[in-house]
Amino acid sequence: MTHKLIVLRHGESQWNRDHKFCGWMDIPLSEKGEREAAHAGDLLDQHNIKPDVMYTSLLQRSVKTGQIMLEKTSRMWVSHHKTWRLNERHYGAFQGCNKNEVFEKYGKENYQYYRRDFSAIPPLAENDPSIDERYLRSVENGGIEPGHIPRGESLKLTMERMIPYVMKEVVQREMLEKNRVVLLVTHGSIVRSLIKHFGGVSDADISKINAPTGVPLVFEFDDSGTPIGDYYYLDEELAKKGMDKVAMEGHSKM
Ligand code: DG2
Repeated sequence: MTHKLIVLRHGESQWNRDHKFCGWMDIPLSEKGEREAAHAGDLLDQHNIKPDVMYTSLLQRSVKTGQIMLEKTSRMWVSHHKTWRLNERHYGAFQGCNKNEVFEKYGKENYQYYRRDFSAIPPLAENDPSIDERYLRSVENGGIEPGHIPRGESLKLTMERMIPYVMKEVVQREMLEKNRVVLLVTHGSIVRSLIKHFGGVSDADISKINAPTGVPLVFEFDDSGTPIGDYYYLDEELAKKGMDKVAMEGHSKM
């Protein structure tokens, strides 16, 4: 049989709207982001996709997007797992900085390098305000091993802390063993990482792929967990518009 995994980047956050790097900063959705989340729920309904369980990061823009989607689809009763492993890539000292200003300061090539090169680690964060109680609690309570709290991650490092979790908990346990439809509401870099992993995209080519806000995409797998065909967005036109917008962020005074 065919198993479906539904993945999306949260709706637009207030800092996405203001062209600031978010990373692990816990920024709420904008009003547009809330509308995008509701539309994402409608898209699930239109395609008759009924999630059995939801996974999000620990960041409210992903949690809220997922809650709005479940509300729209009358499925607020499904289990909801939250984990830091689905958090956005930690953007180091860029967190809170305006993308246009970083572009001006570092130049187009370096700006692009920091945003999209597979191995590029941003300048590290000092006195990081994004690290709080939720990460500092014990590992059993969802915290991070002492000494492993990130201060800046590349996409490569993000994949190393996220892919093993998704493969074990989401693909193997939920999807293959329990035959559940999983809704995974996460962030741009995590969506890109999953596209890279399941689609076998090269380190170089992943730099050209952007994730739109609020448009669900579908991965399909066979019973052994092998991806079938290409992933697809539930609204390809909307996804294309969103991807083009993300690609241009920071390039001009928008
Ligand atoms: C964006 C990604 O992540 O930014 O951290 O600012 O998905 O949490 O809004 P998200 C951020 P770019 O890598 O696209 O610049």
